[in-house]
Amino acid sequence: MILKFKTSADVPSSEITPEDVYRSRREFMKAVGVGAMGAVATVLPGGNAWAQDPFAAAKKSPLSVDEKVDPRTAYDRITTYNNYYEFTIDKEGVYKLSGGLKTKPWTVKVDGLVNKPGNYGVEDLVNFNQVEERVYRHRCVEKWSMAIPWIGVSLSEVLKKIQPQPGAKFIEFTTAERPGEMPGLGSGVLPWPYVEGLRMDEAMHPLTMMVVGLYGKVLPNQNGAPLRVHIPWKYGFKSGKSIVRIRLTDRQPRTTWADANPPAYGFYANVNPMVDRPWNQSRERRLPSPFENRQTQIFNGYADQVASLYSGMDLAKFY
Ligand SMILES: Nc1nc2c(c(=O)[nH]1)N[C@H]1C(S)=C(S)[C@@H](COP(=O)(O)O)O[C@H]1N2
Ligand SMILES: [Mo]
Repeated sequence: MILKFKTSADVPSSEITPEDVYRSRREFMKAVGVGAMGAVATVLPGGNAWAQDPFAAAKKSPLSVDEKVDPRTAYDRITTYNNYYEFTIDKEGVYKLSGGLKTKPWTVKVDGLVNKPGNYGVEDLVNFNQVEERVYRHRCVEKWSMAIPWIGVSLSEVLKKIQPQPGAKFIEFTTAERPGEMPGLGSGVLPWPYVEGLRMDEAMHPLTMMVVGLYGKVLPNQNGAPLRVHIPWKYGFKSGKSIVRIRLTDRQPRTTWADANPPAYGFYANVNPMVDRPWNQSRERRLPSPFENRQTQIFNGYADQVASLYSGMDLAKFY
């Protein structure tokens, strides 16, 4: 049996959201006793799966938001409209150019203020039996947004394994720089490698996610295979893709975008409709709409969970 993930053409009624289709498909697959990934793998050409069916048992996390997604924003959209400048600055070109990134084997160097430094395989950092599916909002500073069912674990689970020392105040993520596999590196549009970072309490927050998949599938290269972070209350650029190094430190790390364009890309990058960067952020374009059809919410709608992390901070200053 071969079932494709839906495209707009597969959706019989405009009333059905991709999530409905997706979920009923998952339920159906469960009912007939076929692992979701097993079926998907039969229609995915190549890919980077290092396991046949790693996410068939992924639980649906209660941390998910209840969002209806336009049918056209589903899997097809999140995998063909990407920011990943190491390949190209053309969002609709990344997926065409990222196929050559070799994601297996993949080693992440862990160092700095941790008790368990070393070189880890992805499967040593992320327990594949414990990954969850979490539907999170994803909002770029360029004002597009989507809701994505990511697959992964809380970053705090990963941190438990590497054991931060008490002096660790920040985490730094360095992402892959592979000239032979990443045609955009020659462009010099950013200083490579791409580096991002979080304050330790942000990193430890249960919503902060280490992502290894989306829509039940292994993370495609264009979305940051084999390992990326996602912080749903922050602008998308905080989510470093294809992480090769995790360093814990007592100082706020330098981050690539903040170095490249400080007015736009501050270290915190909390989604905030009140703070221009420097362009206005009060509205957003929920893909695939060409229009700014939604109001942006403070902390991307996650204020109840995360606002306390920033109490007493001037969010216009720490933008
Ligand atoms: N290594 C790396 N990570 C990156 C980027 C990048 O160019 N290189 N772009 C960032 C930006 S600006 C966004 S909005 C998100 C996009 O993630 P998506 O393609 O999965 O939607 O990835 C972020 N992570
Ligand atoms: Mo972005």
